[in-house]
Amino acid sequence: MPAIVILGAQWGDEGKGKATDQLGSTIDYCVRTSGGNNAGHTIVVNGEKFATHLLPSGILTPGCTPVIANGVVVDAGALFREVDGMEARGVDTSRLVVSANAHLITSYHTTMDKVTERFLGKNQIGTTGRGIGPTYADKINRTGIRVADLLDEKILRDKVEAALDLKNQILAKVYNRRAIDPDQVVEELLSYVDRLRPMIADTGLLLNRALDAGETVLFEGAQATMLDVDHGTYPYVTSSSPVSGGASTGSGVGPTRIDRVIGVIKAYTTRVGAGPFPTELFDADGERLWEIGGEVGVSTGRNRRCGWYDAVVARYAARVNGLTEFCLTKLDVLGAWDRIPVCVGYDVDGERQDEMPMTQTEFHHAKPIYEYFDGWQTDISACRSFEELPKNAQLYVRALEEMSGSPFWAVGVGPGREQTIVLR
Ligand code: 2SA
Ligand code: GDP
Ligand code: MG
Repeated sequence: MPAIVILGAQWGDEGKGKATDQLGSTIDYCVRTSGGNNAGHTIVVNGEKFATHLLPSGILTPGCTPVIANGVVVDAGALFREVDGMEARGVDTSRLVVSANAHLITSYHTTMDKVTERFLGKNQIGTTGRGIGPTYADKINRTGIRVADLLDEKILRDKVEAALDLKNQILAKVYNRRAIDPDQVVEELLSYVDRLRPMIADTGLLLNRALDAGETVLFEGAQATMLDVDHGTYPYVTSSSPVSGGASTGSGVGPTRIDRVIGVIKAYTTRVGAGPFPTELFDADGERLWEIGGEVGVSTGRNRRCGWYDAVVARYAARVNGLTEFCLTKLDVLGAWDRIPVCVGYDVDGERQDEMPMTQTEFHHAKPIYEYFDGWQTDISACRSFEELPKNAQLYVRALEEMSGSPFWAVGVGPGREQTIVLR
């Protein structure tokens, strides 16, 4: 299978990093195609925990080339801090490649992100504050700074000045803040050039040639389907395209070259930041999911909101992404319940809906309709085959598979590399 997409099927933190790592040595290139250092992916190798933010998870796989492709937004300072952190732990980062067309997050983008959130008050999105939205906004506005611009100081200076012209007026007139000095921004960006230069490449060409040569390319998703700027719970979304189509636009590899699209999905649901979440729990069950699941953000340390599995979201993710399969994660977390609710449809203002409602207004009104499954009330983290799982856990997995719109490829029973049951 030469080209595979792994993406989030819910609101993020489904365990994409672990699923990526799972494919491990079979992967030649591991590619990030959207988002930036707002992502946080956890991989546990021989009991040692690693977190990746901007770096593709494949950085941990010897022989795999990690690629930051054109669709990603790059905070160069954060990138080098992450690279240094990995090197200090003995991880070889020398193969890292960065697209010349990726956009740069600058200090004014992170400033704008934080200032805008504060300004929104109770309408806050709950962003990670990493400058993601403002950087994508500049990209679409055609006032962004690309990695390639670092290679020509005059062009860089012109572009930073042009971008800051309007922003400084907004900062002064709307937010009553001091202007940002373009010289300071240029100076900071130039300080990264020498280190970044050897990593810069035409990553679209590189990846297409790799596929021509029969090598395996994995597109590692960040964030998730329900956070997609088009298909998610707009405006409570990130500013990129974490769906499968984003892997193509974000890399320059056409959709016809992609063979597998794997949606990673938790056996329950979590969400960080604001926005609608029909199965969210505000009771002791929610607290228990949070505690047993260890549901804390990998990048910002924020607590994740927790709720039951939502099959409407799963079916929607299967459809929007054209999933070939799901990877179900964190089944082990549900071992404490005697009865497990699963949302099979919504009650929207008195009407049953089995598919994602057309409008966000309806989605905000959606009340989950639950079916209940018997729990297994035992620790399954040592199970290594489907047959070893307790009968009720098997029934739960098969029921979810039936209602979710795509076959299940694997089931996670713990955070470790070896704690995955491959079903097919
Ligand atoms: P942003 O910063 O503009 O992308 O925020 C917009 C929304 O997207 C959500 N978002 C995320 N949701 C879950 N996980 C994310 N990454 C980190 C992790 C989160 C963390 O993997 O743990 O550490 O807090 C992530 N990144 C963005 C965000 O909460 C907003 O709702
Ligand atoms: P990502 O952003 O999708 O890569 O996910 P995160 O790393 O942010 O969050 C997933 C968390 O669940 C991490 O702490 C993983 O180590 C952990 N994890 C992944 N799969 C499993 C699993 O099957 N069981 C348990 N208990 N933890 C898991
Ligand atoms: Mg995460």
